[in-house]
Amino acid sequence: MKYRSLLLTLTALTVFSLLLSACAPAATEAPATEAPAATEAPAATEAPAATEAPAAACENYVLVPKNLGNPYFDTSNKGAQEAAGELGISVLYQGSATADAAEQITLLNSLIAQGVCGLAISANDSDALVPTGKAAMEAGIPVVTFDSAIAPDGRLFHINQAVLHDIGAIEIKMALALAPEGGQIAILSATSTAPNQNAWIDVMKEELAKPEYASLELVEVVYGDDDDTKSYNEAQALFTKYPDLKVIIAPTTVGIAASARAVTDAGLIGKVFVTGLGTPNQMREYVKSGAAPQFALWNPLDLGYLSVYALHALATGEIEGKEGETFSAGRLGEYTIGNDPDLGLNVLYGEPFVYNAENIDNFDW
Ligand code: RAM
Repeated sequence: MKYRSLLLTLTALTVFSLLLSACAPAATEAPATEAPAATEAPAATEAPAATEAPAAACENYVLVPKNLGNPYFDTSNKGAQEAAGELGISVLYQGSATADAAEQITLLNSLIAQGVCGLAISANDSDALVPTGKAAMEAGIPVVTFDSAIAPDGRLFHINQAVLHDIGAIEIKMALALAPEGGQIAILSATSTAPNQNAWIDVMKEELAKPEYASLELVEVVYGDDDDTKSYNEAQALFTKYPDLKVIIAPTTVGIAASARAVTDAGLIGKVFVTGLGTPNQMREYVKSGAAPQFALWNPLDLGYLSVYALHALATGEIEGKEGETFSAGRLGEYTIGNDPDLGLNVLYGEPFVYNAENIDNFDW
């Protein structure tokens, strides 16, 4: 099944090229496609300007992050633009200012009204976005999620960075490595509704119940809302409230960088360690200073790249979004839509990788 008829597409494109040039400057700024050292990406390819879209097929897709101004999602957008250049399509990068579900729904409603060709969304809320995702699909717009999933009814499938359990488990493992004698630990998360962070926190709690982690005591989970200032303040509040705190685990790239800065500013390097999920460029100085000696992540650039290939496969009718279907994703190769109890239909990208002083300089994103 194709998601848009050719007739609808041709009509929409005329209106759409005007809309795009007026309201989506990000689409015309083809960002650099610097590949992470970890994955050998092909040479940079310029994304075509939105207004130059050929008229043969629906070609304007949108990558919707949780919020703008987050280097993690900016990196995903680089991968998305790389894929767009290879496919000869245009991908806009549009998000709300804050990681807020209501703001995200407002934005998505506007994109649906514009008749975009496909949406790849990192969700701020799993259930609240279901009606919006359904509305998009009913309007013939394929919806996938990446990074943070809408519940299965509100999207076709999820582009899953790594196995949920592995992401939670590695964070607890790193915490124990940083506090081998045990002690108090706290989690500084993103928003309280973030589907991905909440799922990882559940896994972390399950891990902490295992005998090998009996020496670690989780004292509190706090939320920095993927806002740098709020995350910094929450980290400071943790030191004050828990003078014996040993580790802050921040399963968010915003929270981990803000926490490491707070530890540094408070003169607590060597007393309180930060770990969790971060980007190498944001965390390099803290790995080297000892504020955050190790952290984990997957490759967000590849995640954006894969999301665009998935959307394009759906929009062109190469796949319908059913379990067992396969599609090719450029330099990343073939992917198969799988199904699991936690996420429903999903495509698995990879596994978390641990960054530390030995390897951090191998990454330039
Ligand atoms: C932040 C976002 C994103 C998450 C990363 C690890 O950038 O919350 O959803 O996957 O951290």
